[in-house]
Amino acid sequence: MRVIDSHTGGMPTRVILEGAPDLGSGTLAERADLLASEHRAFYKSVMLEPRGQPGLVGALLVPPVAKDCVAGVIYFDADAVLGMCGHGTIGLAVTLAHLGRIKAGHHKIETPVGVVAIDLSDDNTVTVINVESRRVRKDASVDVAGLGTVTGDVGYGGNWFFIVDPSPIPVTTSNIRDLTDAAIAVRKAVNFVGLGGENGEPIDHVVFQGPSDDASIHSRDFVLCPDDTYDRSPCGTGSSARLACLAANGRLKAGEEIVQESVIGSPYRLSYQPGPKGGVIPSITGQAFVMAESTLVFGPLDPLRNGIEI
Ligand code: PYC
Repeated sequence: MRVIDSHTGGMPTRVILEGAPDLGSGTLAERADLLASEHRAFYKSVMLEPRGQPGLVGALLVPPVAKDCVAGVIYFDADAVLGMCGHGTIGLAVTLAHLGRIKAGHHKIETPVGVVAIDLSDDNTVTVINVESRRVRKDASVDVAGLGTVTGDVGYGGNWFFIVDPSPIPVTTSNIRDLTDAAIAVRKAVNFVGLGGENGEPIDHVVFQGPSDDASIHSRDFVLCPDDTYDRSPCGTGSSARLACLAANGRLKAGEEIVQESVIGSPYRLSYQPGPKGGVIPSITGQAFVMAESTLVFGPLDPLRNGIEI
């Protein structure tokens, strides 16, 4: 299987060029459902150690349905197929440029949740114009084991987020273990009481917001991903949901730019324009770097060819 690995603010993306299962020629959403239901062993084998690493997101390149898109892509982590992935889209754009498949400028990419646009400014800097994002619930409270009552907003940014602002635990690298455990408990509690999307979609990511040490940076986030790893980048879809909440709560005007940093300090520049359905169209600018071009081998005698699942 031929792959290219990049990282976006420290968060890895593995673009799969060849060797993935054939998902047919349905819509991207149908192909994503097929990947989730029929090919769990495949995506685990590519994401989990020893071939993968914690936090890794896969980007499976597929032919797009929309003729004006340069690529179709289905994202997944070690646990779930994702609707969209912001850091993955920045990594994918830089990877396509590395392969010579796109040049600086404006391009479109099809995902299972819709077409997103990218602006490649140079070999490493990309702006993603995401799908329309929205706040779905404001100030929803839930009792969480070990934390007490936790209040947050439910937002959609291509995936489903429960956003807690301010974080119950300081958002610092020394607290990553505690933040992870707390976010897992919050996700379990909100899904137990059904605090998800309008049509019962479960929360797949939890965001804790805190202040940055740098006065020029708007905020710092910690984001828990479906596979219980944390996002090393500020999370593109999480930042999109957050922009929708900031807009709906009257805390950020259209066109105003802020910088948000991740728990490890990697930055995204963020802004939005009003969306046609009452939400926001997020703009996320970040940088990615190609790290490796590899061929993964899954030998039939390798007892760990499906990955280490603990
Ligand atoms: O950047 O949207 C994102 C993302 C989702 C999961 C990991 N990163």
